Amino acid sequence: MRENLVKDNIVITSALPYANGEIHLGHIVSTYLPADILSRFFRLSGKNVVFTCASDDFGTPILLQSEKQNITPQKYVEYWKERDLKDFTDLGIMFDDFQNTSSEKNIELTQYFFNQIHNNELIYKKEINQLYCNTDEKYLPDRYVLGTCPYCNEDNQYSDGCEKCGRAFNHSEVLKPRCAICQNQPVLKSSIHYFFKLSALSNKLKSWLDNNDNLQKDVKNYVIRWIEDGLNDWDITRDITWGVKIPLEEADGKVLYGWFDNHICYISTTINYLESKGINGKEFWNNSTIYHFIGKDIVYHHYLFLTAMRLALNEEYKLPDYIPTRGHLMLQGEKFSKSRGMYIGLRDFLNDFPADYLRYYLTRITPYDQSDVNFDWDDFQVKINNELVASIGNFIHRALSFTNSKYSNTIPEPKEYDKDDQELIELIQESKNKVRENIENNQVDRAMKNILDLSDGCNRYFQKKEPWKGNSENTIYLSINAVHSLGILLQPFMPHSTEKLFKSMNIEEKTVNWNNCGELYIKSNHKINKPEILFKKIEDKEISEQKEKLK
Ligand code: B3M
Ligand code: ZN
Repeated sequence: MRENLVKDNIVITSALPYANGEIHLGHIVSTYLPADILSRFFRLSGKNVVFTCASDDFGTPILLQSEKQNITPQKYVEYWKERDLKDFTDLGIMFDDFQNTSSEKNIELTQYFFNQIHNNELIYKKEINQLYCNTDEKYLPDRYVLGTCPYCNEDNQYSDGCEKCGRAFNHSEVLKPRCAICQNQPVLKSSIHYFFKLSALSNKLKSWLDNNDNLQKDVKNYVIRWIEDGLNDWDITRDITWGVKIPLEEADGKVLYGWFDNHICYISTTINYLESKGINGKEFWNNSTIYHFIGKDIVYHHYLFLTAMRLALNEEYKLPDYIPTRGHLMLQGEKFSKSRGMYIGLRDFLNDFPADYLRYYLTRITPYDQSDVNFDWDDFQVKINNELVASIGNFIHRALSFTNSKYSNTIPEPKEYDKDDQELIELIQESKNKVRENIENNQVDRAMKNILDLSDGCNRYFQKKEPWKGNSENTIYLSINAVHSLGILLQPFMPHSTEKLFKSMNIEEKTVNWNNCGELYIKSNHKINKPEILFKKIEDKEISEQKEKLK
């Protein structure tokens, strides 16, 4: 890794799942899948990629749940971390490292951030009135309180932010509060809290946003509007025990709000991973292109809190280059919701369908913007059957099985190319360039469409050449090479299928790299193995069973 330190280092992170419930398709669509595709693509292109994540362990919802189950929060989060990681792995989300926000390293780095920001006079303390429940005898931060959003008046919001309008706020601001445990109205009780001077960084934040052309324009515009409306200072203290202790004697055991420490775990996990490989992690971080993948509900936290904290340390740790932000998932045109049964858990999905079907479908339907994405079972069936099976799978299978039956698995020697042959070679090269450009611009949906167009073109070629009528050397030689190129293009998107594909082609997967795409890499006399069917049609019955589950 060391040689190309500056230009080729890539750090990719995905928003950290709360260690508080299973991963569902909503998480995958915006955050994990596009990040995984990008990291696989960069790896294939020979970049030094580090792709990390962690479980988000601290905070009130987790403490509440562990209390309900009568276990320690440590035990509770450990369970969910293992479970989430297993589900991610089965979907082919390949992190280099998956840590915990409650890890020693992260606590250490978080306290370092606090101390530096405090020394830079961007943290101050203030006595404030806190919501306190006399029945439960505790202060009630965040999810311990339900109430009405002070900005848009939406009811049933937690006290640290509104799901409807996206604003984050301080817990004393929420209107008509009630205790989430006993439903009683809390009282106000004074408590010393630490505040981060977000307002003092308004200009710096704005100029960072203005000058960063990699950020999506639509998101940037509304974040700038928030800044122009005036930012409130941010209460970073919680009166609970489950969190990173504020590293000041006087703080008397109070802890930091989870949104202070969780994104620091992007840094601590990445650096720690690099150090374990003998690489200077901080130097790598500061000399890399950094991506933080998120869903649109946590824009405020990433574009403002995260950024402001790194600015408050005078960029001792580099700011992100990209914060790819995507919309929410809808299901059958309705809001995705566990409580109303409009929900698909990742594990349930993987029990019924291959992981790559999900990767294919979600990629096809998810644009690089804030619009919501609709998972529709009928559309899923159509896209798998008519595209993945009928175009991509069909071409691959035709080429391989023809080689198997007519050439005893041995690639023939090509003769002089005709016009169709030439056009196929050009089509592969053009497609490769389009796919690369689209992935580099985060337009993975468009890149997937480019690949589909290529397989359509390959099928047309094969059909036109009619190799079954004889004189088929060029057709088979070029089709096998087209399959190889398709395999390379597909690898970031559908790694399970391409692993099988390269096996049937008798190609060692570790030799596969982006540069070989579009080259006529497979030479005559190469012997392939017996082909395997990669994709199979989804029956109507399978779809109706899934729809039944939603009722
Ligand atoms: N744990 C999950 C969410 O709000 C939250 C993300 C943290 S990223 C640093 O979607
Ligand atoms: Zn609101």
